[in-house]
Amino acid sequence: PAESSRLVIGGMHCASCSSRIEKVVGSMEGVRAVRVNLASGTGELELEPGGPGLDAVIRRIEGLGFTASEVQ
Ligand code: 9UX
Repeated sequence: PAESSRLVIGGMHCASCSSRIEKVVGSMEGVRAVRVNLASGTGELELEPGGPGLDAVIRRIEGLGFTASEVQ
């Protein structure tokens, strides 16, 4: 089954930020779903088994200039 994770994402200031993260992360192979909430500064991820892994997704978001960390 897909693995679900919740993230706290910092540095989003407008809807273009959240949609950019959704577009970039959503285009990563092995990402089944991504939803980013600008207002709450959070994101939900569903990753395929054998996919990029949470760390790779976090690094990708950080590469866009945001902060990201998993919420347990
Ligand atoms: Mo909006 Mo976000 O003008 O990096 S795109 S603040």
